[in-house]
Amino acid sequence: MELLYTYETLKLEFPMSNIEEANFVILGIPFDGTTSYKPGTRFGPTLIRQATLNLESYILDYDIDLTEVKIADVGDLAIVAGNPLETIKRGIETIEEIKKINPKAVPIVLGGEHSMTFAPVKALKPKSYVVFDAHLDLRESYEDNPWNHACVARRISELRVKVAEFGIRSGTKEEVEYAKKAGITWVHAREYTLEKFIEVVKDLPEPVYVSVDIDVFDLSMVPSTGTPEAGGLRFWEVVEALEWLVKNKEVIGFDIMEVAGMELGDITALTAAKLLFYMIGMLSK
Ligand SMILES: [Mn+2]
Repeated sequence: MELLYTYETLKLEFPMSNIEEANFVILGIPFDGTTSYKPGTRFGPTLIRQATLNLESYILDYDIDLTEVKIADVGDLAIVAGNPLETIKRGIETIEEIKKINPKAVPIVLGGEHSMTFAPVKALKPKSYVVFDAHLDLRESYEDNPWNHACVARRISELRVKVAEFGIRSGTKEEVEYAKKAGITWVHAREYTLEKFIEVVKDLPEPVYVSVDIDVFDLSMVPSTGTPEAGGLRFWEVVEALEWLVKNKEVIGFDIMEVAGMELGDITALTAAKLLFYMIGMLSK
């Protein structure tokens, strides 16, 4: 089945499923158009896929071999360079196409700038949006662009999706005020614990969409990202939160965003690839 806006790229190493039969459908969105600091998110999807080649498909913790999970990889979205909104529209259309072919498939988006997360959220219509991020991303507009990466959580909250943010350590006074006004809960990286996470997410309406901005991790693990920030979360902290979430809530899609980089073996991509495997693993249990 051909999708309108995608093209083949480097694939995961596994025997791949087709969209019709897949439990998971991977789509890369290699958009890098509003990056304000470190460029390279256009290479994120390729770098993550390449980094997976280094990983065992068997996940010790879950006793699951991902070669036995039905995963389709539809390649990357044909982006419209420099135009986040047009690219988002193509992303929405593509995810809607995937869901039309296979309503049960869980879409997985690999980014790409965080602005692109609007596409799967708009297409999948979750009731809640759980995001791990160093940044609030609640600006009305940034650099005169409401579709800038710094505005994505705000655009999503405007869809009347309930937003909860974790690992935050960067934002403006206006963003904090907007969060309060809009009923958005956020937990500072300094105060983050699994207990606090559960306390916030346990009452969120379902279904839930999950977004991981790779910059939620401490910058020592993820130096190759658009806007790295010191003082982030550890790998297992995020994995354990996600495990609780998928066990207790219906998760209908997820993404891993803001992986930038210029070379193979990039450690940020290795972190993202490992997280990708864990997320597919925990959702397959
Ligand atoms: Mn961020």
